[in-house]
Amino acid sequence: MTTIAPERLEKTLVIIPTYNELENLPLITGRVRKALQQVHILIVDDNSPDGTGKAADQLAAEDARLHVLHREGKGGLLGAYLAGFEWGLERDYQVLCEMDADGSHAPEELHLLLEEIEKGADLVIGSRYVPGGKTVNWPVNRQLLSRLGNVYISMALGAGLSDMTAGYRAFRRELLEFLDFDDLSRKGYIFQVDVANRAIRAGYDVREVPITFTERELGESKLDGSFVKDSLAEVTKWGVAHRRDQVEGYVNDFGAVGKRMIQDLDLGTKVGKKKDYLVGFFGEMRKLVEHELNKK
Ligand SMILES: Nc1nc2c(ncn2[C@@H]2O[C@H](COP(=O)(O)OP(=O)(O)OP(=O)(O)O)[C@@H](O)[C@H]2O)c(=O)[nH]1
Ligand SMILES: [Mg+2]
Repeated sequence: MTTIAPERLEKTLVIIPTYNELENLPLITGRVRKALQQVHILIVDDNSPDGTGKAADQLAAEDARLHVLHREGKGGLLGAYLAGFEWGLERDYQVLCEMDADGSHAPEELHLLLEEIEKGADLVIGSRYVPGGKTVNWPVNRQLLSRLGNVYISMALGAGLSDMTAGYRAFRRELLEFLDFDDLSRKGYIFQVDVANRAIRAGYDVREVPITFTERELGESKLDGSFVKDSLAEVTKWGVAHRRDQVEGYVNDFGAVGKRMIQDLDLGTKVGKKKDYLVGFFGEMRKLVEHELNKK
């Protein structure tokens, strides 16, 4: 249950990008509807070959608060969100949210994000890594990569957030109006970090609320492994640009933090065979940073 007034919820747009999410589409929209009846939903479909776009049109025919934006072809997650934001900003929506179609972002927790906006936040991030947040059904290597990636990002940028890569978000419209969409990083999924970092640097009120992130059960992931390296290289550049000396120091601590985290997470036994992978990760990070620091 939420304490947000129905007329405020009617000004809230939940943007759900889809690419081949035929099985997930009715599940996710049904859950949003059940959790928060008054919010509007925008499906942004990139001409999914499996017919998700058509199925979305059918849902829209029965639900006046469900809208569909069709794009020509697979244009990536950032492009889909930007198109969704533009669509929402052209209308009278006051709060615009990002939610994956695959069930990783629980609609039942959306009210937690929206309530924080009500309390004055400009951007609320559903975080896996603040106390109370968690991941369910994630393989250990994915957990490690995401956690270490976030520790690295937080050290490099000093933005004070625990989960800057998270994609479950609510934005007050003024923040989206401030952001220059053309200028955002297009490398991998790093635009999520870029957006949060820009918001913080510009003095906006950015908060995290704990969420439970559940790995997708149906359909296929569109994630491509190469994004990790590209993304972290980009973050390193931003960090070095702002705070060269700190980044140098922090990165030296990174290995120690990583070790401690593995203990905290009680992943010691599971990590056993993944040692090479971890060593590779730390090595990769160090190389990236050295490269950036030595550039000038
Ligand atoms: N419109 C559109 N949606 C996309 C595109 N790529 C991914 N999506 C959607 O964006 C959301 C997140 O994509 P996922 O494939 O789940 O990526 P992920 O959550 O980072 O990866 P997993 O953890 O493996 O699920 C899903 O709802 C996808 O259908 C795209 O190019 N266009
Ligand atoms: Mg997913």
